[in-house]
Amino acid sequence: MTDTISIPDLDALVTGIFETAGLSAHQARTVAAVIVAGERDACKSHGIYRIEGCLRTVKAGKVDGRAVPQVDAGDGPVVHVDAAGAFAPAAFDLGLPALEARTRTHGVAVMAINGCTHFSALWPEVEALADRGLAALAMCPSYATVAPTGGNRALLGTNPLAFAWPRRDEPPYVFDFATSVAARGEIELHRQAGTPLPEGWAVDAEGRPTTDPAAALDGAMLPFGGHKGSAIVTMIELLAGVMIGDLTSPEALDYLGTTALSPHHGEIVIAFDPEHFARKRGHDPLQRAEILFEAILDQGARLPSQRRFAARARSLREGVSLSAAERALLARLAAQ
Ligand code: NDP
Ligand code: PYC
Repeated sequence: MTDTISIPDLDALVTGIFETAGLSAHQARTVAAVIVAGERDACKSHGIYRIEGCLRTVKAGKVDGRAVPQVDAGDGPVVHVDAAGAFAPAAFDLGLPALEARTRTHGVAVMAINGCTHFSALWPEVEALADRGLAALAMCPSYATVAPTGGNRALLGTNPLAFAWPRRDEPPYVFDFATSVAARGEIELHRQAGTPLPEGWAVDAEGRPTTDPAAALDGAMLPFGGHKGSAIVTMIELLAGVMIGDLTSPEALDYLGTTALSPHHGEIVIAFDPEHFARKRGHDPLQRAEILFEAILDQGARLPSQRRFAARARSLREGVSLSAAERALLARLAAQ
């Protein structure tokens, strides 16, 4: 394997690894798609580095790689998807057409996914809705690795929150981040690289501030933005855990018994149709949004996801370069 690999070749390789591990063709394809998208868009913490965690979770019997998620769309604005223990990308993929249709009918609709293993970035999901002209918010718990502000022990999750807004002539406006100060994947990448964490990211097992990634993994990460982030992390536990009848982050950790596997819980995705509001008020929300984006850019700021879209364009053109360690990892997994 050379140090640069094209996106189609990487996709075929990763899909093959998951098929060999026993995933159904649909789960292998959808799981590989989000991992390859992470690598393509230079989001290393949710790229090929995630493959081994997924395979460990399959081996441990904590995810059902052959399950077929069931969509119960009813005729209202809530689309229920029972993932039946599958990986989340498969559940999202099967529920997406109903979510899109319901959003166009009602102006707003929600997809509630239960019983999935969610290891991935959320931007592929909200971006899929923005590609269909819809705005979207997605969120899910994780497992207990974050202390509430003012506390000192892991309780909440790194609970990602993503948002996308469609644009006519540009890639969508998308943000997607952990509501902890950094994703746990970032801490693990620091540990692997032997580099210290920035101050303020984590506390050790005794609740003392630490910059040692290993001590942080044994202790707790901190929410972003102090008490404000802590409340948002908790809101995600409530909406995407408690409300939909699925596991909160502490319950997800109890279920797994370890953070070495990918977390099992639920997710919600809320979609909005700007056209619905445009008809009601006789205005053009997409055009008005452009005025705001232009004003942001005029100050020299960048929009979230601009870095990612630039990385994507480069990767599609030139392929992605992999380090020797990454190439060895893929070769080893492909040979299993
Ligand atoms: P980052 O801090 O790397 O990035 C957060 C967002 O902010 C991105 O949309 C990024 O855009 C944007 N951004 C960064 N810098 C700037 C800037 N200077 N100006 C404007 N926008 C900026 O994210 P995290 O490390 O917190 O999270 C990484 C990933 O981890 C997410 O995709 C998240 O979904 C995933 N995750 C998944 C979990 C799960 O349980 N499934 C749990 C926790 C996290 P850009 O990409 O262009 O830089
Ligand atoms: O990076 O925090 C994280 C994470 C947890 C589960 C998936 N990603």
